[in-house]
Amino acid sequence: MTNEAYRQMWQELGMDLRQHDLFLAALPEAFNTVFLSQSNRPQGMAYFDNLLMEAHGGRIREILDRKKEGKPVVGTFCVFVPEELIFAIDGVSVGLCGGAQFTVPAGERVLPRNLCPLIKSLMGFKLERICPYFQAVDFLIGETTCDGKKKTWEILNEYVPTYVMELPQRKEEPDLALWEREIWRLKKEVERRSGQIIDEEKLARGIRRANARREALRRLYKARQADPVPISGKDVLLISQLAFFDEPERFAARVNELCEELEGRMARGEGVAPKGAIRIVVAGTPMPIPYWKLHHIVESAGAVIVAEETCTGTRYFAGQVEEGGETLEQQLKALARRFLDINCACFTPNSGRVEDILNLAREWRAHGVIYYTLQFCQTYALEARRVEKALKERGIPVLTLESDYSEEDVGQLKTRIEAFLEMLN
Ligand code: BJ8
Repeated sequence: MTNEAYRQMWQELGMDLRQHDLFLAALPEAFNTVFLSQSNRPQGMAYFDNLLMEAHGGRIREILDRKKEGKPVVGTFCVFVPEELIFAIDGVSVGLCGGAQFTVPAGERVLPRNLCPLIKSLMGFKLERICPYFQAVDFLIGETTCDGKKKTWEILNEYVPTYVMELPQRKEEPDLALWEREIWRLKKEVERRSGQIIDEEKLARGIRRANARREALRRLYKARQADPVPISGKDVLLISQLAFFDEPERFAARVNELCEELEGRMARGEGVAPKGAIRIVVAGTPMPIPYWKLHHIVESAGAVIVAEETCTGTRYFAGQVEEGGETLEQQLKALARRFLDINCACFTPNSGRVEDILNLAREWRAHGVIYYTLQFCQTYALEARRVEKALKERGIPVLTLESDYSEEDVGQLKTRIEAFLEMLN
């Protein structure tokens, strides 16, 4: 498609073209600096680079074509939303969390300033009308995870229909029962809005599609256990971010192709950093597109990030939904179980998350952990203490950082990260 055709498409989506131009203007340079400047990138990254470049173009065109065929387009903000129900009816699911400072001031027009930047950014994308996905969705699915999110859905609902799932805060039997009921309720909502019935066969397909994508991401992460590591943390972060936008089968196939290339590198002992380079696990809050700040600082300082315990990391793909359920009751129960196993800091108690981080540090042979929280994210900030204590007891150095999407603290972050890496050396 030509640029003119894209502009027409954006106009038809009701976007603010002037603001959109301003937003996109900075991205090519950022992309060159962060990604293309790396040496020895795997060839398989070409697909993902192109997907990023076409995120507001070709991919949106595809989604609009699906919409014309009567398939619903649904926006989500959290890895607790079971996309299997959307995939079951061939709908399009897009993750809409905001990762850009550009839209934070707009978000602050309707939200308190002392709120997490992820929420302000996503709100700003809607208010500024610069996200074609936000413009294309038929409805949104929010959740009652943190207070900031759940109250924001009430405001967002004034702009786009926003359905809210109630997430329990504990993981006992009554909580599982509540969550299972919520998944049934979401199934009905998806059916009502799409005019399609989700039967066992369709749901089984939806489950297989999401499982295949999770499996591919797990294989990708596995490759990062190697030393030298065959792919940078920045590239894996980009792939994980794009998982929320792409068509799941195609995405899984491309990740698997990339994994074959990486496994070849591992067999030859080839990597993107020298053998013995400092290996870091990052744990904390999600990093939606186009947030690459932390990874860029760490890897520019000569270390490699080998795993992310985040929702743009392991929390997205950990565990599978059991396949083979013959009735809807069995299938929805299996869905409820897999999703309630995700260890987000919004749960109490949440010792599973501490275990997850320790396992990652051990199995990915990390020299240290960076515990990272977005500003004003209380649950993750509060959990830092427990995680730090557990890591220190096992002799694993940890650096705790809080940041936002702006560039203002880059100098300070660099100083602290470089000192941490120096200490690990
Ligand atoms: S499962 S991490 S995607 S809730 S960073 S908005 S928690 S104040 S994004 Fe999250 Fe689901 Fe949990 Fe993951 Fe609130 Fe914290 Fe902001 Fe957060």
